[in-house]
Amino acid sequence: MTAKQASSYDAKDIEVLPGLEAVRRRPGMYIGTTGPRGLHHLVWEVVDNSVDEAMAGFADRIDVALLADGGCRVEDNGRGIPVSRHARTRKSALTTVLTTLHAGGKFKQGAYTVSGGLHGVGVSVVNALALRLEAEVVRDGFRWSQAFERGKPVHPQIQKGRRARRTGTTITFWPDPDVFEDTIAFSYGAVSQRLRELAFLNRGLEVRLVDEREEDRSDTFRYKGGIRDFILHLNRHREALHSRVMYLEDQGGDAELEVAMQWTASFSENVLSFANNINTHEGGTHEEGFRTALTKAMNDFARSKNLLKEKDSNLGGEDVREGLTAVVSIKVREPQFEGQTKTKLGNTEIRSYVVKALNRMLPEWLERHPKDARRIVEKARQAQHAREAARKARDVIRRKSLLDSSRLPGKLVDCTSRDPERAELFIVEGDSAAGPAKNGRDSSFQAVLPIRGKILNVEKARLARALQNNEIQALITAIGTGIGEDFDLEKARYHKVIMLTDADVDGAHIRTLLLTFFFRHMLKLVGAGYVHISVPPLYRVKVGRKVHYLSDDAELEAFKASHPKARPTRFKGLGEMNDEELSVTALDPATRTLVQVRMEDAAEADEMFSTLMGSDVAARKEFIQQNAGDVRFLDI
Ligand code: 0RA
Repeated sequence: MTAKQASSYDAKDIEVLPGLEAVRRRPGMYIGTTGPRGLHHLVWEVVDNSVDEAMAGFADRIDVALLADGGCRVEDNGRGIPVSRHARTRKSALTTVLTTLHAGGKFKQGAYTVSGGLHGVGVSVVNALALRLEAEVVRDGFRWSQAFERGKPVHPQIQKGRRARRTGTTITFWPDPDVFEDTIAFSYGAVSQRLRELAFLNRGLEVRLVDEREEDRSDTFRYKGGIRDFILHLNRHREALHSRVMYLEDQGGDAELEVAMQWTASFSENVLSFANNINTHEGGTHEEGFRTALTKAMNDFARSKNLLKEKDSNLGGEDVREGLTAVVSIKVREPQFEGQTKTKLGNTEIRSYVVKALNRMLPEWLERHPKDARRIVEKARQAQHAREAARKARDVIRRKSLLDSSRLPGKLVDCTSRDPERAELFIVEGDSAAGPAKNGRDSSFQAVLPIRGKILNVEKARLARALQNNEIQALITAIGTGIGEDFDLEKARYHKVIMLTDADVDGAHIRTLLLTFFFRHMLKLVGAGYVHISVPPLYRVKVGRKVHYLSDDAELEAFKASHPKARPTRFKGLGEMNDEELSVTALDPATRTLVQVRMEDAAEADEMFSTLMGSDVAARKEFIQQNAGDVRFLDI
């Protein structure tokens, strides 16, 4: 764990800003949504405060419990939130932190904190959006507590008589059902995944999670190897090219850098970057610095060892990163988060800091591990050759205009509108479903492209081979953007590309293959928010003259409870629906259910892909059995 001296704290440092009414009036401004994401945001916010305390070197354990009554409890063994009285507000520091917007920010300065961006809105926001919140602090020899309802203190801070030696903070909160949709609950999977990530990113920190609801589940995360263990975890189903994980760390004046890397036999690149424990999906200066330094170090090493001859061209960045799994974690004093989702690090000084630190450490590591280094260079050389071959193949195909959207694929049933913003492309599995889709659509703006059978697995095949596949060619041509280096979002012919597959194992497989393709070769299409999944219902029930569609077994059970006599029928496949049914359940914007595929899904999707598409057969089998038809990873 990184031990950093926190500046000495005084109650007067807490800045007082207006109350929490604004938060309750416009929760979206503070936590994004009032759906599942927003609900989980509350947990991240509270946990982040405890992690900050751990990063500052004062806590080494965090306990999280999902309570049977719908609440969530987060406990740490840090110094405890100060309880002394604030000079100006004459309130206790604890009360101020919990009732004043942004009070926490000022008060956390000195350590590496999160300012703006995804989290860091302050625990007062959680308080405002909680039906009830209870804070308990142990410090200065006593136990202190205070309860709040919808952000307002129920009573002043209470000092409990019992002397206590150990210090710490416990925050327990119950989300307000007036704010959040009441059908949503904390997801054990989502919470445990984030906590595990935090444990990887903060070496030695022990994070425990207990589910006290129906299911009796718990996990303890503690990684002595930190992000080294993270790499081993990410690569657990991949074939590593070298057994030692490369690990580099540097303490700069205003930042700390940690990098862990391992190359695998895979063809894809898996670089995760973090700034102050936040996954910087959109990259930023730390990631740019990392890429620059890595490409240079590999070329310098390859040249110096004559693995690259004078006549050979330099290894490209993507050659060097083929098969690479890397975690770049930076802790910055005052991070600036930019980008559409505020997950891009903007601090310009960080780029040169990272380049400088890695220019020193990377060559050292390569010289010290010559066997591993040669294997990595060999892999990059193969990637370079494949890239050159792919370019030639693409040139040939381009010359033949196979990817040119002026020659649309014969299978495409296009729409009449030429306005991409309005136009939608349905990628439909099999010819049987294509018929109803073609008839049931609104042909003015909905196009249909039937995909036959399993399209080529692009995880295992390099782009050159993928491009020879007819289904892939049709896909690229219909979408119109081109691919890889030629990709041009402006040329997209549809701003909604919608996958429509059966709700069975085969459908899930095809959907995953398509997603693999989009994430690997048309990432910007995902980034633009164009890629969607249409989720058709599983059941149909007729009560009197009215037809109801039920999306899953849970809905079916609920429906049966109130209509015991109803006889639901299960849809086996899209092909079994008639035109009208398919239109209502999957095509018509007014009645269909669409899930947007987001960039944040990439990491989890990547794990799914490498398991599902990679070469570890046993892992694949197990994964399919456990996750058939599951779009869970797209939900939070
Ligand atoms: C600032 C100063 C001090 C403690 C904390 C923040 C703190 C906040 C949270 C939120 C959750 N757990 C926390 N643990 C600690 C204390 C400074 C001092 O003791 O001098």
